Amino acid sequence: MTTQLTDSQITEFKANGAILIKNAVDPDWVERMNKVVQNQLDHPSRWANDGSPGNPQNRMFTDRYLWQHNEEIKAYIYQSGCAQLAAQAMQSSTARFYFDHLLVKEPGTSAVTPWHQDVPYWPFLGKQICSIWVALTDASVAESSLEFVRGSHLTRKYYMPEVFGTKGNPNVTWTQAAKGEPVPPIEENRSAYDIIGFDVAPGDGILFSAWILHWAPGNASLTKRRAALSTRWLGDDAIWHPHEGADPTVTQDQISAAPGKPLDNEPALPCIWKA
Ligand SMILES: O=C(O)CCC(=O)C(=O)O
Repeated sequence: MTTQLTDSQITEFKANGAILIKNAVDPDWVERMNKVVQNQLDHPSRWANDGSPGNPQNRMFTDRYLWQHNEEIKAYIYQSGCAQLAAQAMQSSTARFYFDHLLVKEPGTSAVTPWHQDVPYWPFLGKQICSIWVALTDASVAESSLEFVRGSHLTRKYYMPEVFGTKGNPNVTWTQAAKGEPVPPIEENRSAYDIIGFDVAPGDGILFSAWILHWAPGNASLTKRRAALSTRWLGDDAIWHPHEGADPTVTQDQISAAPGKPLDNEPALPCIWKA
């Protein structure tokens, strides 16, 4: 398990917007979280988006916001060490948890995760917002690991959210109310962009800014599942920014801060790490 980022990792995160952290979490977490993955595939929550229910092949499946009723995910949030890594990368004195996101592509999944930026999906603004995407299986980029447009978090553009996975799913229609500039057609014009990607082993983490453009191809492996658990973290400068088209898992009725204000003591967004 990694508990301290090096100075060069922090510098790289600032400049590039994404870094690889080898062995970000202990193997025990990988085993425990893979059990959660199987359980969610078998019993999706109300927040799941399932491209092909029950299919062992060609199934893109996401589920999220499990922590409040799943003790295993809750333990991971509090004990895996991700909070401290997020705070270090963001250079924040606190790390507040937003939500957990399981992202699975069964062997031979053709669906890509489209190029997107995370922050427009979420009801927050601030520079100190990031995710740690921890691989629960090994994955090369061809097997659906993540790629990023290096440095794109620094442009401060705010792109319109795009639906992930099955577009007709009522669980993703909330993104359709969002407004903004469409993400440019990066995949059609890859050579115009500085794209970086990371091959990962189970337990490796990719830590990235909520402002960076990123995507994942489909899973070209015909034998291996690709599974990851992304946790989302808010730093000191995050402010509450509810808006049309934002993820409806956390809404104003759960939050005491008024729109545009910093977050204080919010049970829906617990502070997991403090300097
Ligand atoms: O795992 C994926 O396919 C996409 C992950 C992602 O976009 C994220 O964690 O923000």
